[in-house]
Amino acid sequence: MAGTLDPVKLLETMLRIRRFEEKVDQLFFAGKLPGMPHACTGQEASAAGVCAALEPGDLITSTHRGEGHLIARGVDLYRLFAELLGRRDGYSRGKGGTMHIADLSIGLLGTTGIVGAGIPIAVGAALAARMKGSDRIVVAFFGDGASNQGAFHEALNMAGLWKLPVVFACENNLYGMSVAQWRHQAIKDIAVRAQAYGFLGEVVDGNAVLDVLEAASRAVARARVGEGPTLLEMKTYRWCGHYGADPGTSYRKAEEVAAWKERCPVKRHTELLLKQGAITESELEELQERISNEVDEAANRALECPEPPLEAAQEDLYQAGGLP
Ligand SMILES: Cc1ncc(C[n+]2csc(CCOP(=O)(O)OP(=O)(O)O)c2C)c(N)n1
Ligand SMILES: [Mg+2]
Repeated sequence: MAGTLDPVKLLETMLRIRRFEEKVDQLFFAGKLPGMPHACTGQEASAAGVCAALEPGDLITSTHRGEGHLIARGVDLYRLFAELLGRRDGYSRGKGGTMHIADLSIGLLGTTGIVGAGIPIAVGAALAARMKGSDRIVVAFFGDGASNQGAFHEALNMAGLWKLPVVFACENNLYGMSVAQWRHQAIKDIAVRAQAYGFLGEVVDGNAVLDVLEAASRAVARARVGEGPTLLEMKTYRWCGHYGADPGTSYRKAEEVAAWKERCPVKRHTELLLKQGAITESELEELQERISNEVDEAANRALECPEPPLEAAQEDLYQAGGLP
């Protein structure tokens, strides 16, 4: 959870994300979950490591692949499942789905279906923090594909110019939908783009949670004392296709997927903790079971929650001045 540096807590967060995505997958393929899930399985370390570097008052913006960020920030799993299942206790009363989740109580400004849209929002929030004299910092999560958006460049320019307290957390999973990174940009390291805007860029192994935490903590510390933004590029990989119905097999080689699965962030961190004696086999089993039960209970409760009534379609709408 936010603010913790405990390596066992980092494992717990990653296990929770992994189990949550497994459950979503299960519900989706059973025909119980509408819409298209965009799982972050394989990318747990970037969400867990970055969020562990934050304080409770800090803010994040997230993406279409945001469940890991939300869970690492301490989202209510029941309300999250309810939203994904289109039930009335969901974050957007079951009318928005995974790309319409905001929870200011955990500093979550919102997920979005518009690629790159969270980046300028984070910069705006960082400017607001500066103007209010607060020491909060803001993290914008986004992918490699989003780093080609105009909004990315405009936001980084402004953040660099004004030395705003923001961390640009790029999860480079090597693909934007079915397009490999080498097909969509001429550079290998997205972090080099920071140089064009006058601040630091850093590449980190996005599947090594302690490395992510360390790099994110440095970036957060700099932002907090007024030294400006950092572009933190985390090299990682999504195990599944782009979204639920995409097997991801037509544009990726099986060997590539298998090689990245070998570098599983959860497995690597688990093995490290076992080797160091920070956790025993039986404690690990206990932890896995507790998280599994927690996720299952949240999902089962959400499945019991009713859908919003038909009239709710006309509620919660923004109508400036009303319709004529
Ligand atoms: C502005 C905009 N353009 C295109 C899309 C369609 N789209 C959805 S996800 C995606 C790829 C995003 O890639 P990346 O930023 O690398 O994130 P990832 O899916 O890999 O996590 C695209 C092109 C969109 N949702 N919004
Ligand atoms: Mg990507």
